[in-house]
Amino acid sequence: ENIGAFKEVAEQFQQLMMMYSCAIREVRTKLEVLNDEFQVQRSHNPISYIKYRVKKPGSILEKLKRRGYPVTLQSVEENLHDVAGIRVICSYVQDIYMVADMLTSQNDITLLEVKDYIANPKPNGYRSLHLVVQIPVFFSDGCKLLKVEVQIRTIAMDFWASLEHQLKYKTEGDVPDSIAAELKDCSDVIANTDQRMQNIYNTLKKDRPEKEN
Ligand code: 0O2
Repeated sequence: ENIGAFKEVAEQFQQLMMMYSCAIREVRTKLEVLNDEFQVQRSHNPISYIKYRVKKPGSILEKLKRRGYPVTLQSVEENLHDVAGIRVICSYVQDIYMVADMLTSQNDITLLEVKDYIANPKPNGYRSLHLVVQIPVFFSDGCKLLKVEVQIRTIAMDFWASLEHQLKYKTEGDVPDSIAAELKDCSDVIANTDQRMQNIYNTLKKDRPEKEN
C-alpha cells in the first residue's frame, strides 16, 4: 500500500516538473522572439545567450525544509518560485532593463516580484535583475499558471557570479574576510567596466544612428 502511495506521489511530482519545464520553454520562446526581432530591426542582439534549468528534487526538498515549509507538491507550487529558472545573459546593462520591460509588458505574463540587485547589489557584490513571472501554459486538460524565475545579467555580472558561486562551493560558504573583500572589489571593478562599455556603445550609436551595433 505504501509503495502504491509513493508511486502516485512520484508520478505527480514528475508531472509537475514536466509542467515547469514547459513554462521555461514558453518564456524562452518569448525571449528568443524579442532577440530575433531586434537583430532584424536594429542589428543589435540584446541577449548574448540563455541558460535554464528545472530545480533538482534534492534542492527542492532542501529549500522546503530550510524555510520550514510543508513537504508537499502544493507547497512546492505555493512557496517556491525558482523551480523553473531562466538566466538571460545580456550584452549591456541597459539591455537588461529593456528585455525585462519587453517581457513583463506582454499581456499573458504577470509580474509577481522584482529584485533589483543591480541598483542595490548584495553586500557581497552580487549583481543581477531577478524577476518572478507567472505564465499560463496550455495542457490537454486545461490551462495552468506557472511561476518562472528570470535572472537577467550582463556577461560581466555572470562571469563574477559563476566564479563566486564556485568559490563559495569549494570553501563550503566559509570564505575568509580578506577574500570576501577582494571578491567585492572585483565586483565593483566589473560594474565600472560594464558602465564604460555601455558608454562606448551609446557614443558609437549616437555617431552612427543608421547602423546600430
Ligand atoms: P541555484 O542553484 O542558482 O538555484 P528565493 O530563491 O527568492 O526564495 P532568495 O535568496 O531571497 O530566495 O533569492 P534571491 O536573492 O532572488 O536569489 C536566489 C538566486 O540568485 C540563487 O539561487 C542564485 O542563483 C542567485 N544568487 C543570489 N545571491 C547570490 C550570490 O551572492 N552569489 C551568486 N553567485 N548567486 C547568487 P540558489 O537557490 O542559491 O541556487
